[in-house]
Amino acid sequence: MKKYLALNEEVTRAIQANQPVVALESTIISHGMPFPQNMETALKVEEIVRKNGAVPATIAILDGKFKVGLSTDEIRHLGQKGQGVVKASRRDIPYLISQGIDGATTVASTMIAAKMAGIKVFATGGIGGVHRGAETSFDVSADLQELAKTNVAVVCAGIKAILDLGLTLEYLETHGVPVLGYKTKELPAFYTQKSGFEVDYQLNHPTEIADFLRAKWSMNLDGGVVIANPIPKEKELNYDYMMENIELAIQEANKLGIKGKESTPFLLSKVKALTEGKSLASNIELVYNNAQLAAEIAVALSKA
Ligand code: PSU
Ligand code: MN
Repeated sequence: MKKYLALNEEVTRAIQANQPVVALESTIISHGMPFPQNMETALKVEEIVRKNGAVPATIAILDGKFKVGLSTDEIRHLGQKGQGVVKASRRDIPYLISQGIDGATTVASTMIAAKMAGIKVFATGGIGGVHRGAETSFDVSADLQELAKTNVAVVCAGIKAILDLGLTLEYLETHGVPVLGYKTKELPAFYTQKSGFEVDYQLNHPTEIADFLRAKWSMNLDGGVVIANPIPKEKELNYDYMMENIELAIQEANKLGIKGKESTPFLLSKVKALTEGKSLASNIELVYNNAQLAAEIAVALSKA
């Protein structure tokens, strides 16, 4: 595996000593946000993880390997290249690694690398899911398949609001992926605390979540867990306002024939433009909030 996986020194030491580590994805840097906010956010997220007692491990495909724990220069490189970096999900990994092409990892591929490295907790913004209109487009994020089989807990602000939340929950249920709400019974919708959907179970403390993860994986109930952490009340956007703008962005994407892996980055940047940057500001805040909870869960999990 060494040939394909490179952990930095700090992450190696932490994992060997059973110290808490939090995995972080890089598609959110290259494709999820514009430069320089993407780089600044990624660095601040690492700082928040540290402040809360865990070691951050931002993950990407660089120099023909999964790199676990990036340097500031590597994060800047991904931020500056932006959509010029390949968005790498499960199917893209062997091509990029064997050809030595750089890739930014999605939720799915970050889970894969985290599992290889021995990291159990991962923080991101929002997971991919079933797109609206998937009954004809078949656009279902590979994130969901990964959650079905890979033992990593994903802390997020729910399912990205541009998706069909109801269908995504059905998919997760079918595949046995638990959706937990942190201090909430309602599934958050990324930019908002409200969604109109319920989570499976509400848990109110990182230690309870750690117990949940131990129980699941000790019994070999393989697969991930979605830990939905609502955006802080003072940072959330208005639900109806967001739904209107998302609807406009989706209409635009359909008109332009945007599909496949371009769909999510297009919609996120269109929504940002339509909301005059408000969606980006709340996206950044919710990621910070998730980094903190992920670190707290990693700390709880590292205590026997
Ligand atoms: N969450 C964000 N911004 C993002 C993403 C998630 O706040 O850019 C990325 C993640 O990497 C996720 C991907 O895995 O979008 C989903 O893309 P797709 O729908 O093409 O699978
Ligand atoms: Mn897709």
